[in-house]
Amino acid sequence: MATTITLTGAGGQIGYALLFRIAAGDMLGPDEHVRLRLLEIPQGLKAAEGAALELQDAAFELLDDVEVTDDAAVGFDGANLALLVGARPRGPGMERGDLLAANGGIFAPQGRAIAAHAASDVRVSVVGNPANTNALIAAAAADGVPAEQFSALTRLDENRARAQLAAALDAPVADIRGVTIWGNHSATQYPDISHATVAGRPAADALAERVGDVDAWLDSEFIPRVAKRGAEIIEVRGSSSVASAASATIDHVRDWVQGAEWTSAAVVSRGEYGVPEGLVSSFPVRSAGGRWQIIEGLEIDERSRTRIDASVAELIDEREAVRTLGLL
Ligand code: NAX
Repeated sequence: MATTITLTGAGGQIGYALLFRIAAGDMLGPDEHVRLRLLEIPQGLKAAEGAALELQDAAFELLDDVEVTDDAAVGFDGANLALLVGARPRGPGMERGDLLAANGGIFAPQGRAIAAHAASDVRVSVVGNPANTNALIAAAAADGVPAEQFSALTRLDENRARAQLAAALDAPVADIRGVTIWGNHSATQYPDISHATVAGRPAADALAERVGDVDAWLDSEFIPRVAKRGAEIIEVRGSSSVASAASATIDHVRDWVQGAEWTSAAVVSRGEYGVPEGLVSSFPVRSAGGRWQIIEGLEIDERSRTRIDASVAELIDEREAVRTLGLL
């Protein structure tokens, strides 16, 4: 049996980087065969078809089949995993309401198509921005598919945070555990190291030896660096993050399917940590048996509380805007 994977935005930049990692077995392991469904809009079909030709040329032994389509019913047919990468970017002069409306026009129909055509065990990972609220819209439209089967990507933020912390401590990234991204995948996100460890030792203690005032370093260096890393990449590279975003998507899905002790993902809140029920917000999560579980019972200090609340407030605003548009 092969896993059927639907990728939207397959003709785009992240899609191009993702496809070859998936087909190489980086996401589901070296023994799992995959069937790819590349879903695009008509303007993106040629690029997706070209990627499909190159996939053939790579002769991946795990890749059983590739289909390119602009029909969501075909694209999501039998999908076990759906990676929703295609989205409408913010254009010049576009207000947030316009952006949410444009993406509602993509993610609500895709949610409906997933409910109608995907496998009952489908797991949906939303990458296209605004990712949290796009996941909320898709989950709301996917009648009959449990909301737990939807999550949005904050793994790129977490990976950036772990890497920055490792650099500051001059430690291998593998030694860093317990970093959390809270809230929205946006500039309000809160990269939290209060429960992080480096080689088993509290990261804050190790940091104090290097930077002195840890809170000042977090506020002036670490948090802004992580939250604005996307803009830094655009400035230096002249284009947005692509391979690192694809790599984080691989990490996110792999951990969801294969299990993880501690990572971050935007999942539907049941009221944990005071995050209003129903919001798709990033939390510390573990994964077992193919399900995310929010890691509960962590102590949240006042500094963290303020930052979590600020990001959650933005998610509440986005949900209100989406409700006004009649998308929920
Ligand atoms: P590109 O513009 O290169 O590709 C997007 C592709 O999606 C295009 O080929 C377009 O034709 C297609 N598309 C648009 N509407 C579609 C629809 N209704 N159905 C199927 N396909 C559709 O963007 P790229 O650089 O690949 O980025 C994709 C998305 O990822 C963007 O929304 C971007 O903001 C978001 N990101 C999210 C990240 C995260 O951590 N959550 C990080 C990276 C990235 O910024």
